[in-house]
Amino acid sequence: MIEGIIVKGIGGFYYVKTDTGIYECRARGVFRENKITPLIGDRVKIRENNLDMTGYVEEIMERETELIRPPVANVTQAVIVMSVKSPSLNLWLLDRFLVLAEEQKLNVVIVINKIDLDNNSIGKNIYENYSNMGYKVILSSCTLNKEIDTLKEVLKDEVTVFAGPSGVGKSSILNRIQPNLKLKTGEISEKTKRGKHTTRHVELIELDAGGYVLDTPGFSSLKLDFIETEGELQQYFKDIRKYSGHCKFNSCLHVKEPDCEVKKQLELGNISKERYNNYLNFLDEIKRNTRRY
Ligand SMILES: Nc1nc2c(ncn2[C@@H]2O[C@H](COP(=O)(O)OP(=O)(O)O)[C@@H](O)[C@H]2O)c(=O)[nH]1
Ligand SMILES: [Mg+2]
Ligand SMILES: [Zn+2]
Repeated sequence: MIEGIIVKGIGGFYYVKTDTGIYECRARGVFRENKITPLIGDRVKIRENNLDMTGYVEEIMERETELIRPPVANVTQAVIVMSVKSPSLNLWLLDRFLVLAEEQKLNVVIVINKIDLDNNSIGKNIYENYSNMGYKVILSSCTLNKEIDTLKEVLKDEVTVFAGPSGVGKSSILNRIQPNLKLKTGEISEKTKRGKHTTRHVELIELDAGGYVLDTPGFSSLKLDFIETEGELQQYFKDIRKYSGHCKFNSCLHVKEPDCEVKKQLELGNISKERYNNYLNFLDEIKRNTRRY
């Protein structure tokens, strides 16, 4: 038996990358009986047949993490990519991605791409705001080759999911980091200013420098339905979480309660208004979701 990592799964076949090549494998029946589905990213042991490069997945190593949307094992970090223009920066979406990444307990890096198109200091503002919260923020440009080396370093030896709307430059960044990947990049349609869907199936891509990346739209569902109570939301907002312990009430949702430290910090400018508004917006959504039951 040899060890490898599942990099792709299509129609019941698992493609396992090993030191001696990629094997097309089936899962052993025992997994089905135990209701265990091998996932992309799983480190596995296979019984291999070197004549036709096929095999059987015999054993799945314990998973370090398990992402549900998309279903991938052992992801360690999320790179959330946004662009300053075409498509323009969407803070609501950024904060939503951050909530999802926080919930999955991933290390997060925020990338603001197409900084070459930024003539309103959009990037600088995001940098200041989100660095303050404790996030690593990278202002990049594929056309200027800016911060590509920094990103390369960030990806090294990690299993990274690339999240972000279509058209922001996720595939372009990966191509810059490693030109032999030759990932398809989409031209922005002039009419809608939205990127076309060019990324199809989920696949782990191995980097020459070490590590793996998933070039997918990221989280395949943006629903917040995993949050069951309104009080839970704040733990996924780094900046709000930081102050919430000092509110008068333990149960404070930071909306209209008296002696609320979060609202005090909002007034002082230590929490950004847009962030806080997104918090309220998500809170409303959770309220609507939970009332249904
Ligand atoms: N001006 C500018 N355009 C970029 C940059 N990065 C990517 N693009 C363009 O944006 C479009 C979408 O890029 P793509 O990598 O397919 O985005 P994805 O959908 O996120 O993978 C392509 O036409 C790229 O050439 C950048 O840094 N600056
Ligand atoms: Mg792409
Ligand atoms: Zn409060």
